[in-house]
Amino acid sequence: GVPVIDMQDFAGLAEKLVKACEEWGCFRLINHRVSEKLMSEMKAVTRSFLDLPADIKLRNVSPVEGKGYTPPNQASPFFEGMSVYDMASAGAVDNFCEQLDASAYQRETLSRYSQALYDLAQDLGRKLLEGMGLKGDLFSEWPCQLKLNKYNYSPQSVGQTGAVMHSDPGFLTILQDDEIIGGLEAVNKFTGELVPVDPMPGTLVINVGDIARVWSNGRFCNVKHRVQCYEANIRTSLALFVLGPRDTKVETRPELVDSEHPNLYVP
Ligand code: AKG
Repeated sequence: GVPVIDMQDFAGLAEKLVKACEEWGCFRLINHRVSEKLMSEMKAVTRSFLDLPADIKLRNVSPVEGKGYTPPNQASPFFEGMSVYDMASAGAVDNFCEQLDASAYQRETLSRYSQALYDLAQDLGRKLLEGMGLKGDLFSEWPCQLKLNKYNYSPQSVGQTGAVMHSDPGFLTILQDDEIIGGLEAVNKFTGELVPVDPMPGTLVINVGDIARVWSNGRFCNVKHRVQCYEANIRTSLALFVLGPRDTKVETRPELVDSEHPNLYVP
């Protein structure tokens, strides 16, 4: 299966993260310091938002096209998602909550969860830089999108695809997959095989995206993955997409280019 990385195992942690980004682009994080209680509260809040009537869910609109409510469609008939775009920016969580008439409890839970995942993302950014022999903050000021996903499976869905094969377009994704209902599958880049990423309660999955591949001059693997329906049950997941630099295009990190490693992504 995919690598499991213990964030409290400090010895060589940065190097282990880099290796997992290179060899898989997909791995599980354990002991990541986001509390299990907050994760399960946020999962329930996600369910309550996605169980709202369709006309209310449609109020989840975003200034950026495609970053609001995604109703089920022909290509993904089981899937629907809501989004908090640029979730760490001032007012983003409040705006989302106002659109949906969220309760004080829902707002507070979403706000705490967003902060906890944002902090973890920043920490991962610093560790990845460290593992590459570089210094500083990688993701500071980068817009992030929090996506709340629901897969409405019925007995007829079993064996069908809930989310088609894709790689994530951003730098990396922190995914809270459903702790009971599996279905996430990642491609092993060496064999081309699809490997199930089985649930492990309380942990998080990292998926490396397209921008990370360019940034790393091809060292990081933008993992291809999909979600299959294994059983007739509702599946819920939450994805924090660390997208990319705010006002510029991502560029290959110059320190990672030399005569032995020519720039693969000349702009
Ligand atoms: C994505 O949001 O990019 C996914 O592939 C969702 C994965 C999941 O629901 O576990």
